[in-house]
Amino acid sequence: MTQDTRRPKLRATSVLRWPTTVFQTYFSKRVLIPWFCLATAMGLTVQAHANRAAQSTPAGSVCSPAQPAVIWFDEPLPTEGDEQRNWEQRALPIGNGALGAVIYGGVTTETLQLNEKTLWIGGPGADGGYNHGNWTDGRGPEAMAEVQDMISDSPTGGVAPEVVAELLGEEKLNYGAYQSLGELKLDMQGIGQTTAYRRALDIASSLATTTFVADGVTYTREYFASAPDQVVVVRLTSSAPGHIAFTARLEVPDGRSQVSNLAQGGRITTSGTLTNNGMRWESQVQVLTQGGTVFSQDNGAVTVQGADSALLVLSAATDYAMDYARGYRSGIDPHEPVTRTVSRAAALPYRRLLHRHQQDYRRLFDRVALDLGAELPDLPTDELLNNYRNGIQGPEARALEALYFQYGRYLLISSSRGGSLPANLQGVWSRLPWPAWSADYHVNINLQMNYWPAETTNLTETTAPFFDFVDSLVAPGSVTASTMYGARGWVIGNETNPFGYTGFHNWPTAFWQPDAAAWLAQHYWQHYLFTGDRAFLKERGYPMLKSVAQFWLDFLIADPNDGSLVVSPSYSPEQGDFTAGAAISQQIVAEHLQSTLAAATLAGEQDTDFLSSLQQATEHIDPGLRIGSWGQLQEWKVEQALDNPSNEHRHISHLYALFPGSAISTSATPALAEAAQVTLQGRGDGGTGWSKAWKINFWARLRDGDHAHKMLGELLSNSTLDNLWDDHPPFQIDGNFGAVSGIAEMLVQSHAGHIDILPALPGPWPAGAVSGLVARGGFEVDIEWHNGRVKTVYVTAKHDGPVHIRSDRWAAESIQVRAPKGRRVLTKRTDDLVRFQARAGTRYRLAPQ
Ligand code: FUC
Repeated sequence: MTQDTRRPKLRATSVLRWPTTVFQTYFSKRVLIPWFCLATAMGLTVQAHANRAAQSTPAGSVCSPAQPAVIWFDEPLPTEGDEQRNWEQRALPIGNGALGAVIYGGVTTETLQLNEKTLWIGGPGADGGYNHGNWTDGRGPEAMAEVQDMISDSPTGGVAPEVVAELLGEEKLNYGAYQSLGELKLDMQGIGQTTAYRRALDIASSLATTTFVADGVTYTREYFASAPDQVVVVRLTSSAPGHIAFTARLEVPDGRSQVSNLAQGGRITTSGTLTNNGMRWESQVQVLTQGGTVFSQDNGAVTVQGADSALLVLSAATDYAMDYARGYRSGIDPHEPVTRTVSRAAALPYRRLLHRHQQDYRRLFDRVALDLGAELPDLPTDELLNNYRNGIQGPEARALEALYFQYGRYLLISSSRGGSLPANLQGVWSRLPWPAWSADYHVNINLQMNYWPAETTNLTETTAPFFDFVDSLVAPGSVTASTMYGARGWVIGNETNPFGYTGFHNWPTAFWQPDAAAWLAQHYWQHYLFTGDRAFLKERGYPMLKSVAQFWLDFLIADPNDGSLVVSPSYSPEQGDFTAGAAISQQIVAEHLQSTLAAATLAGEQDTDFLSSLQQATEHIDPGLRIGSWGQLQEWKVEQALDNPSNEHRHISHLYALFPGSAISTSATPALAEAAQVTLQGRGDGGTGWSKAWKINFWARLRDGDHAHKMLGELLSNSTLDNLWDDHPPFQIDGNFGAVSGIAEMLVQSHAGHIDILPALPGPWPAGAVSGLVARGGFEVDIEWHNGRVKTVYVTAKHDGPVHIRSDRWAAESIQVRAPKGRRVLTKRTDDLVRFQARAGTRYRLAPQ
């Protein structure tokens, strides 16, 4: 890492002053407001985002983002045997958020399996009707009250899930499922026996390639999905002229109506509706060549002969709209927008398209670099992973771990960009008519986990579709709240689809999660804490927090046993009975009320009635933090028989307060942290992919780097597919994202009121470097370490404000802080904290003297 402390190109645009009254309100409310809120509120908003990685890690440094980062196979995606398993094991995915494609790399028949993120069956227009999961049989809030009474009258304090599902649940009606758009097939001509085959995805440059040699000619195919141009691009070249010959066609799956497939002027236009719900969809592929001839055929195919190279530019869209009021349809025929998009992109030369794509991608990806001290060997990824599974440690294992981290960031950038839906259970990549769990938006952990790494790993822009989506749930969720719960605000169940499914179905152990809305709303608060974006907080964050808080102000009840406010019915995902006050519900809602109170002050809330109810509820809510009979963190308020040490279920929801929440920390609540550890030990190191990923984060928060690393090893060895996709099974992307978050938490934490450097560094990572991680308060952090000790830390402040920073891996008294040009910065030390005042846009260097 560099010694350079040049000022990054950050531009301050407005100064927000903190009125004294706000200070007073903050501290008089007994609300836990971390110090970084103060920094943020007093600081500057910063418009331009410096490319931090590029600035902090010049060429030749140990932490260069230009490290090779390639996932590759020495064969095409197999088409024999279990097609679905082959697909999920061997896919090389590209995507731009809205569009996704999986590259097969077939030599004689190339296939790109395609997705458009909004293409869903179900919802309004579906045969048989749609009810958003709301009751339509006359039941109302009294049904909810009946269950609350049953729970309070129950001698055990619990009511079986089956009984509750019978009273509150109902059959799913046209919930729907995510659909594949189809397959672009290129039937190649004139390619004989091949050698030197390689199908690769370079995640540093976001470019997939297939290369091979046939009859002395080298064939190269390149593929990428561009966000700025909203297209998937394929280019075919060969080392000798005139060798590119193929027929391109688009195959669409069953379940389509009014399908039209036309080829004209080298453009294949395929359109129709989904039979199930009438959703209109269209895709267009423009085929362009250098040299040779192009024939548009009557059957909708395009044939190329004798070309030197060919370029295919594809886009697709539907008439879906993320809008309850408009019945989730835009009313716009996708033909016009798709035509425009493809024509615009096809008018650009290949190099320009590639440049625009890579510039856009690298602006995000290059912000973070991770070096665990090893170069990636040039081994096919399945071999690399197999070696890891077989316990081969050392440099190649470190390189794989670093690759896996960056791959998760690649997947997030590729599956979550503004203007479409958020990343679903499979990101944007899915090929079955009925993917597992519909490839939907589960909100009892999964959707939230998808976005855990977004702020910490400097990809805040990827949250745009998440916030758009959650905003869009307010309208249907308010109907559910009023008609089923008799409450203001909005609410959601256990999972949702793109059509505002905010009510219930009747699967006893997975239909109830009203606290999920509060969990989703926490992301708005956290976005503010990480970015300091006051406008966001005021315009979107606070209204969201308030709406959910209103729900809880109406729906929380007083526990007859101790008078505290509890959620009832309350359910710990897939465990035990419905009770009052399960730990997960209490922890989420308590944290939510606190955040809302803090945000209310920042947003200048004037409604004094609301403020005082919020204040009261914050003071009286049961926080859901109890130590149980075997030293564990109790899962239920009523300690049920199921809260036992041998339960190894994947859900560990009662540790929400440890991660992603922050009510439990080793520094502020050591006894609870110990109880959380007992719980974790009880649940064991097994589970599905996402469960293992969550455990990385838990152990990191417990500052046990070796155990966090062990969980990363479990995830990679036993729950990771050959292409490094997370395996639930089946493929489910949340584990990829959860692990990225976990690795970031091992290196930097900022939830406990200070920046913690290398809080959970594992033994196998004695030396390394990371740059561009983000800490709450708007700080970017670069670290270089050797022999398990901090060598240098750089902190770049986006706002004026205090920096409180610590590490177990330095001697605090020896740390010297320098601003640019080597200027010494005045520091204060309290215990092991180093404190100094940072100025927006300045990069500080911290190192032992
Ligand atoms: C929850 C989990 C499952 C899976 C599904 C999508 O119900 O229990 O493991 O992640 O969501």
